[in-house]
Amino acid sequence: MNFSQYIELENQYGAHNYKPLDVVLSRGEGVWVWDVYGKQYLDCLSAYSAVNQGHCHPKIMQALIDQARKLTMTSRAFRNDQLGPFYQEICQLTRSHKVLPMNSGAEAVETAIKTVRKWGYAVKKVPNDRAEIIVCENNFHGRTISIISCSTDPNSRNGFGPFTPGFKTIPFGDVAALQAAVTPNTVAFLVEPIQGEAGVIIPPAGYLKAVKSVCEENHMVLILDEIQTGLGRTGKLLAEEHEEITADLTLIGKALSGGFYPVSAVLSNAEVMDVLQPGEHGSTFGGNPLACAIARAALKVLVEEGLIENAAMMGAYFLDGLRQISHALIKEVRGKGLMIGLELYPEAGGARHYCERLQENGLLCKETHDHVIRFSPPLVITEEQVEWAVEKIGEVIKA
Ligand code: IF1
Repeated sequence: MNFSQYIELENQYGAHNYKPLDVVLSRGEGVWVWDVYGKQYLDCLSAYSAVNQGHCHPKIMQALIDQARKLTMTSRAFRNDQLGPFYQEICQLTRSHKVLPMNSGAEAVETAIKTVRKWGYAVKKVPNDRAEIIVCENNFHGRTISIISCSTDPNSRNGFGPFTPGFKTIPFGDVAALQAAVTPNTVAFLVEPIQGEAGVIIPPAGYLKAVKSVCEENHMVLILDEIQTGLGRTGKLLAEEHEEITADLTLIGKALSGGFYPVSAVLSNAEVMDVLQPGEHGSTFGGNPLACAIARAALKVLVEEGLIENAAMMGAYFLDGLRQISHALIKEVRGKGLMIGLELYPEAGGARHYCERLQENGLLCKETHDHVIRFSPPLVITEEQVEWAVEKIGEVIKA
């Protein structure tokens, strides 16, 4: 089958809910991927940070193969010998008290929404069905009905109502707005430490710390969506560490499996999780032995191979390199660790065009909204590879 046949099949039989770059990938290793012609690319998207550990990491792959040979699924009707060790390892690593395993990021967000509502009624004594959750403008937390109900993005929402009530929206990065939005019925504030889809938006320094105080003062749960920022991406295991705070609930996903499998989790640092009783929440696949074995290996690789430190170092190097590309079309270069956005002025004619030129030049990345190019390579990237990427990006912007 050739390149266009693959694309035709997708177009003919698939729902048209994506508009991918026309590159058909068939192999990956570390920071590299190859298309069906054998052309090699530096992956600067990392499957939206699901492959922080690099494509097809051999140790995670081995864990998958070993576990797949033994036992893949039990359901939670029975116990399995991977779940307990996974719980212990992830809680010790993230200094959490409790964990609830799910599969996709959206499911972790849904789980948190359910948990804080229940907590609101059971512990905070909010009147029944009146719980409020505060969220931020331009958030991205996933695609389910409840989650899009708290979105402000017309693409995510239009045509999908009626929506789930119980959300209140405030501007991102604005502590006063949070304070003003709190009512006696507020049970939680749900926020991304850095907004990804919004265009790599970094809040003012001290924001998370102040947010944490507001939550403490008003007896409400701080939920940090670290599905994209977590697991090394920003140069810390969790982005909350940049401000030395601890969320009450932390959501992780994506790189929790190193890209081998959908694995997500809600981490809890407070009594919040204890409100869930048997039968109130769950998932067929959540916590299955294959997922747990993969996640254990994925976490081990992050730590043992120094990927978090490498993200911090290579991120700074990458940012520095991009900032040295001086060009009138570049509005701003921003980022933390290897979560980087390059914003172009509207006169540049849109970021998509640059992603397509970069693709031709052997570098894969993705625009977010119209004018931001996002760079988030696997955390295994080397200095030499960063230099190569910066050179290509410079060439394409100047051309
Ligand atoms: C798509 C963006 C990234 C997330 C945060 C929850 C989820 C995500 C902070 C849900 C997912 C993905 C989904 C992907 C595009 C992508 C994305 F551009 F939309 F914003 F990563 F930057 N919280 N983000 O970023 O996790 O249910 O997908 O596992 O194609 O929709 P999920």
